[in-house]
Amino acid sequence: MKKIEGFPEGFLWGGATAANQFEGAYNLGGKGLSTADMVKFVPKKERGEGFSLDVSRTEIEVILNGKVEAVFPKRFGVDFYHHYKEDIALLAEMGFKIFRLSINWARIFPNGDDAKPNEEGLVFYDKVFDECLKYDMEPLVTLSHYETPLNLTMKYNGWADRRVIDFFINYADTVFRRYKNKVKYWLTFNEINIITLSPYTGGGVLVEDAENPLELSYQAGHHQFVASSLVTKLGHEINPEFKIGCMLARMTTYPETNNPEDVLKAQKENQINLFFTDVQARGEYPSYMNRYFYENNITIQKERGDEEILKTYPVDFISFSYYMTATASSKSSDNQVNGNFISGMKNTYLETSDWGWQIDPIGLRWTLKDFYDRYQLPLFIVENGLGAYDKVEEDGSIHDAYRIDYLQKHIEQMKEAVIDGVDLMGYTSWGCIDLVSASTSEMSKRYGYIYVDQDDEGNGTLKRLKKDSFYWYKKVISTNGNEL
Ligand code: BGP
Repeated sequence: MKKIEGFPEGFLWGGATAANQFEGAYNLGGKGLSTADMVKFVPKKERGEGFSLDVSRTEIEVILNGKVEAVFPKRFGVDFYHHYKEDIALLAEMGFKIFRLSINWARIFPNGDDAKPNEEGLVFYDKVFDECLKYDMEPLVTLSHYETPLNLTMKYNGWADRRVIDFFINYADTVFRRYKNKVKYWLTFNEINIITLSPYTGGGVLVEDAENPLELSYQAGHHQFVASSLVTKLGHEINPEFKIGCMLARMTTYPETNNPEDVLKAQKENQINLFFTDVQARGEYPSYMNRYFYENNITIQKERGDEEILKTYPVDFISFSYYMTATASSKSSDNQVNGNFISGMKNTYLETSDWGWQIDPIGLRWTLKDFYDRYQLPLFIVENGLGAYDKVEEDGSIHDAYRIDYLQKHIEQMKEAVIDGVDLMGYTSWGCIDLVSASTSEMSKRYGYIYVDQDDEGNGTLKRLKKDSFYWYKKVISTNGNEL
């Protein structure tokens, strides 16, 4: 019997971004407004504990009337729109095999429900994908990453309305056909489970008038499930070579103690988290959700045929983000939301990032093994990394040893999981080039191998600088993860 030594040949090393935090040019090239363009920067001291990512209809109307003096960082991102050649060249210099980015729906269909696509938007992504392919870098494309055309929110209340499924299919059909020879790897919805924590971010849904906001969020999630399955079917018809995956914000939860009550509590938290992947990979609603729905007064409106659609068109692979783990105790009520995540209580064995995210490399190995046991489908880690403050030295160097340490420990555990038998396709660490934070809209929460000169208010030269981690990751890739 031969021991598996480490990462398989052809392992897809790379990094990840999302249009709404990266691209900028929010009003150029015929792009329509999207939900992310309405999110303003709120300084840390004003944010407070109960900080919410959601924006209300009234706030949006005020913003649209131009009466708000604020910075909207997601509108400018780091201007990838004008820097894509330089950025992709830098990623190629690191040896990237794959680059995760998202298409901004409102760049293709400015209002979401338009009859015809915006050619200028399509041309932009043609140029981006061509640039990737020039360096033999595969694009990994997310169809919907935390933005919905704003018009769909104002007119239909986003994914709460079933009609949005058809608009999404039309959008997917357009980009699948256009890029069928350029893009092979696709994800339907980024962190699909976030819809229950932030319905506006995840689905362009406004819940302020809803009788039962959680019910509305799960209903919107159901529409996304159906859309995702139908788009998977469509993608395979357009190009049978397509690999189409789901994407979950995985939050592995440990019991606080070996008290069976705590163990049971942690199991419940894990089920609520994994529910989304259970539907997308196994093709049906798991029975454990019946009780949860009953206890939360949730009834999902399904149409005839929905169940068959979910069952017939599951995903090809499972992708997920992994930043930290959580801990559950039977004594505390429910987990607390931290940024776009649930963090629960303190785990005294773990260190935390400057934003309170609990760093847990071994948890990644456990998570990979657990995923693989549950689904036996190929896995892809499409987000992982450390958000940290970086300091630029006088000579322009950036010594981010803390980031290297975080990534090195996580990759080491990934390798162990592969040796344990997990089928892992690739790894795209988050924010390979610094970009705007999803949860706080800060620029100063940086993840990149490449620094971008810009502050929280959007001031800066946008100059790109290589951090120490740039050279480190280049070596990791060139040795296929053997030198960490
Ligand atoms: C995930 C999102 C990303 C990203 C990342 C880091 O939830 O998919 O868009 O931003 O988290 O989060 P943050 O930017 O809040 O640090």
